Amino acid sequence: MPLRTKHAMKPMNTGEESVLTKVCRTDGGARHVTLIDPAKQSPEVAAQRAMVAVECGSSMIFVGGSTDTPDTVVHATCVAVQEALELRMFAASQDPESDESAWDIPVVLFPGGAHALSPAADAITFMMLMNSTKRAFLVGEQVRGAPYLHQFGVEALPTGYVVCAPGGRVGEVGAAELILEDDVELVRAYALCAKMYGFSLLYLEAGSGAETPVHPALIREAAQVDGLTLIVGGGLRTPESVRAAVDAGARWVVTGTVTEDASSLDELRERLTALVAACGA
Ligand code: 1GP
Repeated sequence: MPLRTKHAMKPMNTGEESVLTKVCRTDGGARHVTLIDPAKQSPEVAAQRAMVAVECGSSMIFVGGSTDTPDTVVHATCVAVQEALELRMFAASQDPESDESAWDIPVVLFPGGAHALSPAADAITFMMLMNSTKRAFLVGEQVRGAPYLHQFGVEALPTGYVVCAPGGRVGEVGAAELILEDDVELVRAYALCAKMYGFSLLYLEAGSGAETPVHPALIREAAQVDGLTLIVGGGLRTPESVRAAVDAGARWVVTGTVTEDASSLDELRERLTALVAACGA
């Protein structure tokens, strides 16, 4: 597999921020992640969508989602997105009016398992599905994937992943004991547990395409636990729902379906502009 290229034009040095440092930054407002599921479009279309997302102010690209996508497809998508970012970054570097750093956007694996990895990614949400009842999602896939990630040099972002109602397909496949909207003590316990494990990120997930997003009461409770960067996703389609998640304490909001089902790049631009503005970034 080819090695990643995006940062090849910049000398790597010890002063360069890690992806984890960028992700856990506490200054500024909440930020937006665009999730690209490699199973849902060609790598070329994925790259076009990702470029629109960055133009609209999305600050990170997640690649992943479906549980059965082979790594060749995941890799082709990561490469296409990285190459597109590299081209934009190069173009910006030639234009005194443009800000090159606006294209320094992390491409991060959001894997359904150890089969969905790529050396072309900058980092991976290295997740424990904390409320799964299956060993595979607690530690099994992670043990399978760790040697590959080590070999690839893909940075791990230690992430506690907690699936909340309604949970969708990830709740079913991951055999999760869903957190219900009034389980505030339980979500607090998961957040404390994530912190005690040393995770940097806590991701509250309602499931892709969920009819209702994670309840703000759960986000608010988890946000009380300091030392974790809170990511919220699943079912966020409107600026109002994004605003509610941010007001409750989300530092990152993830949207995927709004990108997949946009009928054109123009429609995608319109949707993402509104959602990113609702983050207050
Ligand atoms: C799924 O949280 C993400 O893992 C995104 O969900 O597709 O509902 O935006 P949506």
